[in-house]
Amino acid sequence: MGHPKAKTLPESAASATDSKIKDYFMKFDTNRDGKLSKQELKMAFRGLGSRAPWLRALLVISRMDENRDGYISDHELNKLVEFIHQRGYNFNFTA
Ligand SMILES: [Ca+2]
Ligand SMILES: [Ca+2]
Repeated sequence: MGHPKAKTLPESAASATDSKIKDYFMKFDTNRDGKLSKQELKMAFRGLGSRAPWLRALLVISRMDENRDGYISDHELNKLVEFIHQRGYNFNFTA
């Protein structure tokens, strides 16, 4: 039981998914500052079909904003990607 991640995806597919998740979120960086604000996160979670995108955005900021600037920047986005995996959000990437 020491291994909580029972991944069904092979390693390579998992990392491909990671970068697609990142790409997805960065599409919502509408002001192009390279960071995701609460507002931008909200739009991203809405796009994922979250019923409470605003709460999700707040949760993500409070958990993953390591430097407390109120934004999710690139390395913080890695933690968000893990969170997305844990949550099992369904990404329908066909590209
Ligand atoms: Ca931004
Ligand atoms: Ca930050």
